[in-house]
Parts: sequence; C-alpha cells; structure tokens
Amino acid sequence: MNWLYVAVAFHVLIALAFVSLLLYYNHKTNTVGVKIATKVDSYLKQYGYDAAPFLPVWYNKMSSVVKLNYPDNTVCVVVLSNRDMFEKTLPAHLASTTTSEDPVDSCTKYFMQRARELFPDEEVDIIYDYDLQPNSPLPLVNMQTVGHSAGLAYYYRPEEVTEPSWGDRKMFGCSISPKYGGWFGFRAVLVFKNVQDDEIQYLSPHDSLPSQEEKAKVLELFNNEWKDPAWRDVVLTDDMRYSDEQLEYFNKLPAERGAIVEEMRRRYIEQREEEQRDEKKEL
Ligand code: B12
Repeated sequence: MNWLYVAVAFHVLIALAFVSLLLYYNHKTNTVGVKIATKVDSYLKQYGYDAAPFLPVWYNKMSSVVKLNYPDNTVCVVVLSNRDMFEKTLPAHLASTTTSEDPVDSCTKYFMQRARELFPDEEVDIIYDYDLQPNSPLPLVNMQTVGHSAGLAYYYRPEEVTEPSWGDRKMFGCSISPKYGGWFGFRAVLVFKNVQDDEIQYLSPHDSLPSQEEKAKVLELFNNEWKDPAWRDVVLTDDMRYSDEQLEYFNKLPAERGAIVEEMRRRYIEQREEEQRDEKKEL
C-alpha cells in the first residue's frame, strides 16, 4: 500500500515540475516586449509589414557610431516592409491621398500611426529609416544594426571579411533576412518609452551566408551592382521577390518615380471602378 502512495506522490511531483516548467517557459517567451511586438506584427502583417522586438542595450552594444538614447531595457519594435506593402497596400494609399511626400514614406507613416493607436495608454516615439541626426549626415538609428539586434536580418559588414578583394575601398554593409533574402526594406522603429522589459531574451539573427566567400560575394554585389537583383537573391525566396515594377521603382531616384506612381494610381482607380460596375450588375 505504501508503495502506491509513493508512486502517486512521485507522479504528482513530476506533473507539478512539468507545469512549472511550462509556466516558466511561457513567462520567458511571452514577455511584455514580445506581446507588444506580436500585437504590432499581427496588425501590420495584412499590409505587408513585419515587426520584431529589441532592446536599446542590445543595439547600443553593437552599434559603434549611432546610438539609441533610451534606457537599456526600453521596449522597441523594428518594422520592415516586404513585397506586399508595395503590391497590395500602396496602390490603395495612393488613391486615397494627394500628398507630395514620397509615397512609400507617406504610406508607412500612415500605418505606423495606426500601429501607435493600438496602444492608447503608451507614449510611443516613431523613428523612420530616413530620419537624420540634426546637422549631420548620420541617421537617427542604424536600421541594419537594429535588424541584426532584433534577430530579423543578419547585417553583413565589410569588417567581417578577413581577406577582402576590395582592399582599402570604402564598402557599405548589407542585411540579408533568412525569410526575404534582400527583398525587403527597413522602415521604422517604434519606441515604447514607458515600457521596460527585463525578461526578454536576445535571439541572434540567422546567418544565411556562413562562409567567407559568401559574405564577400554579397558585399561585392551590393556595392558594385546594387540595381541588379543578384544581391537580394543570395537566399532563395521565390514568392517574396518584388515584381518588375517594384524593382524598377526602388532602383530609381525618388525624383524619377513619378510616372510609376501615376500608373499605379490610375490602374488601382480603374480596377476599383470596374469592380463597382460588376457589383451593380449583380444587384
Ligand atoms: C545614408 C544611406 C545611404 C547612402 C550611404 C550608404 C551607407 N551605408 O552609408 C547612399 C545614398 C549611398 C545609400 C545608397 C543605397 N542604399 Co542606403 N541607406 C542609408 C541610410 C539612411 C543610413 C546609412 C548610414 O549612414 N549608416 C551609419 C553608418 C555609420 O553605419 P555603418 O557604416 O553600417 O556602421 C555601423 C556598423 O559598423 C555598426 N556596428 C559596429 N560593430 C558592429 C557589430 C555588429 C555585430 C553589428 C550588427 C553592427 C556593428 O555600428 C555602426 C553604426 O553605429 C540607411 C537607413 C538607416 N537609417 O540606417 C539606408 C540603407 C542602408 N540603404 C539601403 C539601400 C537598399 C540602399 C540602396 C540599394 C538604394 C535603395 N534602393 O534604397 C543603395 C545602395 C548603396 C550602394 N551599394 O552603393 C537599405 C539597406 C537594406 C539592406 N538590406 O541592407 C537601408 C537600410 C535603407 C532601408 N530603408 O532599408 N544609402
């Protein structure tokens, strides 16, 4: 009989240990920073944006020149755009606005403000990829290092290549995501100024190009032939590639993008009118 009690007690203990582990794991993965980023990501996903959390302390330890001036454990969320932002969201945005602002910037601003409204009780600063420091060519935040510290995209820096073919030439670094390759753009950082997270775990980004040769190759492509999509294609992401129109748009200088924008706006309005005519016919 005694053995029966011991066996039951033993099983109860195992079950308790298992439940505590589950609770601990859930607590560690469901921290306030993760919850906020998940809420932002779930809302923005339908519009072609992805979001992930990071802390200033992670970013500042890496970023040697451009610092984020917030307390170490302030919850920050980085947002990038994927092909769907341009293909699905931008046309409707173009048809609904007459702003002279850069269309992608205006569209992103609109959705970042909607994302901020999901948190009416929080104070949220928004930093855009194009925001510069006062009287300086330096950005307010180095988006590629942000992407690396949030685990979204590995930032390949020229300093990582031990025997560079380019010698002393100044080279720019390039971020590659395991999900999108190079077919994405960093857009913004949301800083939740009054929210601190001491529990969130740092997740390092996946290094899709582990060899020295691959690292050197992507940097050569990005620096020598950035209009050619080869650097974006170093990781296979077939259904995430930009359309020809989107690639052409991002390969042009902002001042030269007007014709593409007008064509997209015209096409969207025409499509909508056609859909409305079809709906009327069905009634
Ligand atoms: C200024 C700028 C330019 C300038 C100068 C480029 C440059 N990199 O300096 C010009 C006009 C030339 C340019 C051109 C382009 N750009 Co540009 N540009 C920027 C911008 C606004 C700032 C870059 C910058 O000045 N960084 C600051 C310097 C100091 O950073 P850094 O040299 O990398 O040094 C950092 C690292 O060393 C880091 N660090 C140090 N130690 C460690 C250790 C670790 C582990 C890590 C992770 C980091 C790290 O610390 C430093 C920062 O403090 C960024 C957006 C942004 N806000 O970041 C886009 C950005 C870099 N550009 C981008 C792109 C795509 C382009 C273009 C292809 C044009 C286009 N279609 O948009 C071309 C291609 C350039 C080329 N191949 O010649 C993308 C890159 C995306 C990617 N996948 O990497 C960005 C991020 C914009 C975006 N919205 O996504 N660009």
